[in-house]
Amino acid sequence: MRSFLVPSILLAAGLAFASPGTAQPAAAAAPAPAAAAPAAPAAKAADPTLDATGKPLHQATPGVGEPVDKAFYLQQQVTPTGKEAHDFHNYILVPLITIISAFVLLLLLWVIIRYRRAANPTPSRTSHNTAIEILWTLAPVLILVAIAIPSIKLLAAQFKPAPKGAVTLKAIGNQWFWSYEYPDNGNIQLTANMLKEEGQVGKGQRYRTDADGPRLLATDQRVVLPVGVPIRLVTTATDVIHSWAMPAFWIKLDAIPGRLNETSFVIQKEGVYFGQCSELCGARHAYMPIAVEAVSPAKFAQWVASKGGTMPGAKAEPASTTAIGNDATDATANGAVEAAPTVDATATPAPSNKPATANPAGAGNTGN
Ligand SMILES: [Cu+2]
Repeated sequence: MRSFLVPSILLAAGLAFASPGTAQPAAAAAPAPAAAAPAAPAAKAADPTLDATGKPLHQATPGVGEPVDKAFYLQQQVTPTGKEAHDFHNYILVPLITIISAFVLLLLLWVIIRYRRAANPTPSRTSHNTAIEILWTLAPVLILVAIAIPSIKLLAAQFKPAPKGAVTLKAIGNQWFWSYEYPDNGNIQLTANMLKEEGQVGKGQRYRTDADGPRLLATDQRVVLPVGVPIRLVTTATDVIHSWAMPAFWIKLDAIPGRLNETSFVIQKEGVYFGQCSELCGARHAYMPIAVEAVSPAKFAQWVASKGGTMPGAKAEPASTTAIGNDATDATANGAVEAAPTVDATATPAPSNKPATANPAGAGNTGN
């Protein structure tokens, strides 16, 4: 973890120096507090996933949790179910289909060459062979049964209800962004919009940097989840069917208006992971990415506190006067991109059940 932190801090600081277009070069040119932040998490309300300038502290490990150029294999899996599925695919399905295809191809070639008219002018008149008929019926049945056993086991694992003590994440699909709620953590709400490229935003607006993640996958707010703790994922949608998909978790769950779908998973490795909406949902379907930052449970509790939320079991904190939500942080870090810092900036963190209404105008892909 430490070796993961240090280079990302340096990189984040370096990027802050290097990007000439940032709205606040003066603030960005102060890397000292950024570097000190993780060592001493002083301020209670500080978001442990962001540096002093509001930029993400952690970057994805190259090749993990994100697509790799020219790759055609499955992403490295960081959940137990994902690992099981990955091994099932790599060590059972792929070898088996390769062997069967090669075997059938060789048989065909042998028949074509050995029994062509020139080589075999008087064909055999055999019409039955009981032994071979039993064999070519029984062999595929046995193969299918052998595949079915781990396959059904895997299917059951993918839809196992979350155990007690799980952290609930509710993902809500909207045309075209994701919004999230943490109903067990004081109903924290956040909205994640895709970050645009430098040339695509107005002056002073936040754009994607490499610290945020890959093009078309980075979001202005990341979903923060703890590692080693079961996560109960609940999905729904406000307009059309979307699908919350995270390849590194082996998760793809449809988000259907008026319904709740549920699954569970455990993230085993800290890091940043990227996914996308995986159900054709309209014109900007390709521009509603998902970014998850998996952190230690302690850091998750810190993050929840920074959002004005509570941990289940802990006593509810009195209404704090600090701003909740990333919007306020974003505004300061990026020269007030979001003109209206949304309801979160008010003094009372009154949880509302309104989904996705806090999507700040001018951010991400709103209004397109
Ligand atoms: Cu969608």
